[in-house]
This record gives sequence, structure tokens and C-alpha cells, in this order.
Amino acid sequence: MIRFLFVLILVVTGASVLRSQILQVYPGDANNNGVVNNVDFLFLGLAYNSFGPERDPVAPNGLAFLPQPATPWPSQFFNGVNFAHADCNGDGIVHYFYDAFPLYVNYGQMRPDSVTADVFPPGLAGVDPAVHFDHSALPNSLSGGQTFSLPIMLGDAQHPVEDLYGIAFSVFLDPDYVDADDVDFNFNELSWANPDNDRIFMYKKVSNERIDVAWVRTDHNQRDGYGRIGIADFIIIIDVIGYQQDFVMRIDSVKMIDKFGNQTAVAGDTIVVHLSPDGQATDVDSAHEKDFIVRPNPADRHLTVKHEDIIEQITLVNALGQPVFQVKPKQNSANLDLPFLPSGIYLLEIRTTEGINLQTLQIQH
Ligand SMILES: [Ca+2]
Ligand SMILES: [Ca+2]
Repeated sequence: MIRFLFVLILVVTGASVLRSQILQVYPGDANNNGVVNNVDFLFLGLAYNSFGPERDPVAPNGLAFLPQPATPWPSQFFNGVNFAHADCNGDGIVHYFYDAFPLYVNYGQMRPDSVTADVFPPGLAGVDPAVHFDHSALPNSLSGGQTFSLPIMLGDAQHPVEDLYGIAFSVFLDPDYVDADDVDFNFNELSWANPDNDRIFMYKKVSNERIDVAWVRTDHNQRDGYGRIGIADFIIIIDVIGYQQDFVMRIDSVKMIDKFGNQTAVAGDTIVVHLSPDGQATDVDSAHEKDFIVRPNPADRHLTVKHEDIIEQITLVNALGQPVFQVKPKQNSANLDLPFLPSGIYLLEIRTTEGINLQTLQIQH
């Protein structure tokens, strides 16, 4: 009986060793945590130019997000994950495009059995370095259809970064004002972080409100410094005509790594973008530019107008210049029930004790 048990243990142990010699690679999940995202792109950089056994080159659906049998490579990441997982296309080398492509195609895929969430250590603004937009590059005000570019900065003189190898972060947008499909990121420029073009980058629209970004070096050398590393281009949605409100963009979910994969806390950013009304509607009394609220815009049958001064009269004028609606609230705010008006652009005149404000209003049913 004792001998039988001993043999059984040997058999079980031997089987587990055999099993461990074959890995199951999900193409794109370079860090093998069960989900494909911008953190995996950082792992491409960590394993860049490494070689190992290729997978079955003629396997059907070889790039699909399915378990693809793979022979382990000689190297592994700091967390014990084998480099074979970073060979997303299975050709035996980790390099750009061919391995980034399956990552891009399978982006957001999750393994049904197990997902271990990636860690994004929260940085503290003013204490840790931050990845942030260059706020000084933002125009004072923007209007519908206008493009603007914001440099992407990492660290500053007070909070420089040390041992930068790669960084992943997400940009959160307001889909009422910015179309995520029209946002571009560019990290091609030479900088303190990229003096030699030994870097790769990606960005991917995750939703109308979120774009994931990753930037990572490829030469296994890390950098110290601070300042500009790239630039982002945005365009204000043309339909915001008539809006006169601020909106916010954020950088969040930040993960910076050194060349070994150790992470450093890096803060994100919040930037407020100021919108101006379109050219037809200029403020008669510019001193009161920001002192009133009109919402919603576009409106259907209901409208709320608030002003810091007492509103004497509100008049809605159609595109022909004809008044189509008028009230005299004599107070700071008014909830209006509008008559049925054809969809289109109207001009709202808000007359207060202190002056007149004009605002375009879109009626939409
Ligand atoms: Ca992953
Ligand atoms: Ca490859």
C-alpha cells in the first residue's frame, strides 16, 4: 500500500511537470493576467527583441483570443510570467507591429476563466510626478469645429521622473464635446524620454469617453528627466454650436514602469476647456460672459435659464430674426415651457438689470 501511494505521487508529479512545459498563450495578453489592455503593451517593451520557440505557424485561428499552445521561452518577466506570452503573433520574436497587431485586435478581450486586474498605483498630485497636458497650450476659448493640440508632459522640475521605461494611462473625454474617433496621439518627437527613437506607442479608443494610451522604450535602457514627451490633437464637435459651457478632460489610470517592470506612482491630470459661442452669437456685455447658464442645449420643449443678475426679459429669436417667444421672469432663474418650434438654431436674448447676453440655442425634437 505504501509503495502504491509512492508510485501514484510520482505519476502525479510527472504529469504536472509535463503540463507545465506547454503554456497557453492568449494573443495580446502579454502579461497573462486574463485581459488585453495598454499594460500588455508595456510588456512588449520589456521583452522587446527577445527570441524563443515559435508557436505552430499554421495553427488555425492562431491570433484569436483563444488558448494557443506554446513552448516556454528561456526568459520570464519579474512576476514569473514567461516571455512567450509577449510573442503575440507566435513568430518567435517580440517586436513591434506583428505583436502589437494582435494586441490591438484583441484589445479589451477577457478570459472567461480568470482575470487578475492590473494595478494602477494612484499618484498624488504635488507629491509624485504627474503625466499631464500642457495647460498653457490651451486656447482661452474654443468653438465648434475648432481643433486644438495639447502637449503631453511627464514630470516637472520639482517632480522629475526617474527610471522611466514605459507608461500607460487613459484619457477620459466628454463625448458631448470631443469625438474620441478624432483624437490623435503622437510620440514620434525626440525628447528627453526618447532621444533615440527606441520606443513604441499605441492608443486605442475604448469607448466614446475613454482612450487608452501606452508608450514604452524598446532598448532596455531607462531614462530620467521631465517635460514634454508627445502631443495629442483634439477637435471640438461642430454640433456644440450654441453651447457656452466648460468641459473637462482627465488623465487617469496611470502606470509607469522601469526596465524591470517595477512600477512608480504617477499622478494624472484634469484640464478644463472653455468654450465660446459660435461667431454669430457674441456677448453684447462681455463682462457677463460666464455669469449665466442655459440648459439643456439642444433643447426640446423645456429650458432652464439662470443668471447671477435679475433676469428682466428672455426673448427667443428665430433664424429670420423674428421673436418667437418672450417671458419676463424678474428673478435670477426661469424654467421655461417653450411652444412647439421647428428644429434649428435660435438666438436667446437674456436681458438683465445689468446688461444683455446673447446665446445660440438649438431646438431639437
Ligand atoms: Ca494583460
Ligand atoms: Ca512576435
